[in-house]
Amino acid sequence: MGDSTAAGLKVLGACHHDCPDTCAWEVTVVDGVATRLQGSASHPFTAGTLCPKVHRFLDRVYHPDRLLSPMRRTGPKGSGDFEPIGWDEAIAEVAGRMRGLIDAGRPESILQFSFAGTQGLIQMGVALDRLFDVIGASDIRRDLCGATSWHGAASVLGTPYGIDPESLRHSRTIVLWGTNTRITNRHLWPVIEQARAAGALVVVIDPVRTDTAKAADVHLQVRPGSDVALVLGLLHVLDRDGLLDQQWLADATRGWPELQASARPWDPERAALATGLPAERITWLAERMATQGPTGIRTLIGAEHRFNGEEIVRGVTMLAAALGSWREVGGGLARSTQTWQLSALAMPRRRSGRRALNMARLGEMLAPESPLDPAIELLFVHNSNPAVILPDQNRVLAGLAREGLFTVVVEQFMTDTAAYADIVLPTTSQVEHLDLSHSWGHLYLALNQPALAPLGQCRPNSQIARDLAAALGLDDDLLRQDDEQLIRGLLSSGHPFLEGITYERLAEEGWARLAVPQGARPHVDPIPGIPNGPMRLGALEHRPGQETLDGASPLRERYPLALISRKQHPKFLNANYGGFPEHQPSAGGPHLQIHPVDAAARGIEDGGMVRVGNDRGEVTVRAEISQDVQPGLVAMPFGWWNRSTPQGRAVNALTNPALADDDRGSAYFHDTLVEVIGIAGGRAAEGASA
Ligand SMILES: Nc1nc2c(c(=O)[nH]1)N[C@H]1C(S)=C(S)[C@@H](COP(=O)(O)OP(=O)(O)OC[C@H]3O[C@@H](n4cnc5c(=O)[nH]c(N)nc54)[C@H](O)[C@@H]3O)O[C@H]1N2
Ligand SMILES: Nc1nc2c(c(=O)[nH]1)N[C@H]1C(S)=C(S)[C@@H](COP(=O)(O)OP(=O)(O)OC[C@H]3O[C@@H](n4cnc5c(=O)[nH]c(N)nc54)[C@H](O)[C@@H]3O)O[C@H]1N2
Ligand code: SF4
Ligand SMILES: [Mo]
Repeated sequence: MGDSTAAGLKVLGACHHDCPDTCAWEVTVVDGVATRLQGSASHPFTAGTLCPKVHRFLDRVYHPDRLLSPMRRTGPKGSGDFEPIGWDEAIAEVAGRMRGLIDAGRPESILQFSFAGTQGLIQMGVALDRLFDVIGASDIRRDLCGATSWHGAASVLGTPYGIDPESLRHSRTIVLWGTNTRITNRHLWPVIEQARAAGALVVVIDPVRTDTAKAADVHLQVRPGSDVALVLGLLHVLDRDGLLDQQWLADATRGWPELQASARPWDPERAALATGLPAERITWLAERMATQGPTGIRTLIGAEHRFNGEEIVRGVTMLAAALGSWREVGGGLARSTQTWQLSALAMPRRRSGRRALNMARLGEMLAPESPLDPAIELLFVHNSNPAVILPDQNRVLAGLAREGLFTVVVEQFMTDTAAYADIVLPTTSQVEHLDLSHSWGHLYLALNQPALAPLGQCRPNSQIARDLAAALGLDDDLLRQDDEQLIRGLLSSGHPFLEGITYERLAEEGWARLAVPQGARPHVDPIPGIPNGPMRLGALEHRPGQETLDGASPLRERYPLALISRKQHPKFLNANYGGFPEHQPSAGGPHLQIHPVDAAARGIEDGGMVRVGNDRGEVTVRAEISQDVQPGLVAMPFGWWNRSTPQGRAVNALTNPALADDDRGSAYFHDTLVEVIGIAGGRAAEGASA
């Protein structure tokens, strides 16, 4: 567990946030108090540094606003008025309500709503998932992040193992496709800088001039949602100029003739019109990728939050497949590594049969007119803040406010969601519980060991699962296991990636790389555990979403601007810190970036307050006139709490909740049209009441 010295006990752990980096850390504990948190210098990816959001995480642990006892609501839903109650009473009440619904034959009227507030596997899902699985409650499909990209990449690669992001250090051409590495995946940036020092060129494809675009060699500022047209233009040039290896296409892929036919009409001039890029830039990039390899394409989820998000990721994956750069270390597609990690672990099997509902639809599900049968009567939220993170926020808040809905929220803080709870259960933070942390940005697993006893009366999510199981009289082996047994279970798969990785080794060393050699080439080398089949290419069509600058929606007349709500603040991590003044930017509350042309057309001044609205809602924020966005595109950061605007609403009051017809994948957050109106004479200080 670490070293004990006069300076205190050092406990090894890892960051729990939903961030690709999963940094390994060390907590120094003196007399039961955590005095220091630092990155583990030995970890190859973290290399001793945390990030601006987390290096003062102990302030969050000991924050005066931490929830320290169970509470019952005393005021109206949303008011945040609560009184403390004991655990026995809280568990008895929650279990009693659950029992009533189970006995009435309506276990599915209980909805487990959860996401990735912690990525430690036990506290994220394993324990509570089992509880809800055993009782047959409705499950939430956690599709809001990554699922769309997974489907897009899987349609080409089968199981979508991308390359190890660390191998990008060997690339000569690095394309950061719709990912803001320096903000969202900052420990990958040194890897990219290493490649650069050895001569690599870094290209960013993003409709916004992000911090990453500013640090890159080339920024291709595409029209939002036009990436499929760019892929087709690139493939057109690659094909026309004989830059593709026909032998590779024949051996390693299927379906090239269909993809080739799709690309034929997309000469660079046509692609230039659709993407807003100069035609010669498209020709240049195609040549560069084919002739200056290895070409590594890196993507996360930036382009998936759209109607055509899955097609964008599929297109980018087919481009990487056609290029054949996978044959060289540093070539290929680097995407989420979650597939590597989860396939190695013995994740508990779900029972079949319980209905699973797409999380983006929560507002709809909770509405009185919802056709769901049975309707949702008990909502149990853990590891998520749906009042802030879901699209069409007004609908979500109306749902949470519904009388007759009994809501339980397991939280560390009085979030915008917790304020709607009937019962709040206080939960431990990462330094207070045991967990196995996986990563979706690299190939290292980490054991997070508790450095502290739980603060106040907090209990880990897993303990809450066990307490409820006991109160419900459930007889299930996994619900009796403690956290260490559950982790040992996950590590017991016998999968080749786990060779040599034991609980004891993790406890001693803190972290371990999956047993995958550096430089292993997925889809080329035979890697035990990874199926190698031909990559599936096929026809590809550029279809912009309805609610976009190029779409067919009649809304465009009233709402002529497209809104992006990306992760933007270096000190925010989703909605974890948006309510904490010490994490907020010095310029004050939320802002909207708007291009000088659009600002001038509306008489908007830099720093003036503006109303941003559409049929779904409105928020008042400060305008920042910026060339970082393009004409027609405005950007507002995601992560601010609802109470940060005069309306008590954040950017998701505006965003589009639409989903694919088959109900899978993420909502079309970024396919959102708005209008922006300046508030006459409204300077920031007057307009913001929060
Ligand atoms: N500081 C910080 N770091 C984080 C997070 C955070 O909130 N704050 N969140 C974490 C989480 S949960 C995730 S999933 C990751 C996400 O990591 P990323 O995917 O890197 O982040 P996003 O901001 O979602 O999107 C990246 C970029 O996609 C661009 N984009 C939008 N539409 C398009 C398009 O049509 N085409 C192209 N090419 N690009 C487009 C946006 O402008 C944005 O700059 O970040 C993680 N890291
Ligand atoms: N407009 C817009 N909306 C977005 C996005 C966007 O880019 N734009 N991004 C989307 C994406 S990619 C994601 S991943 C989602 C994120 O959605 P969420 O996963 O809901 O967001 P987080 O803020 O990461 O975590 C939620 C809560 O988990 C709690 N938490 C942390 N640790 C623990 C624990 O150990 N136990 C319990 N019970 N709770 C804990 C935190 O206090 C926090 O309030 O948001 C999505 N929404
Ligand atoms: S949020 Fe990400 S970068 Fe920051 S410490 Fe956690 S894992 Fe590392
Ligand atoms: Mo995410």
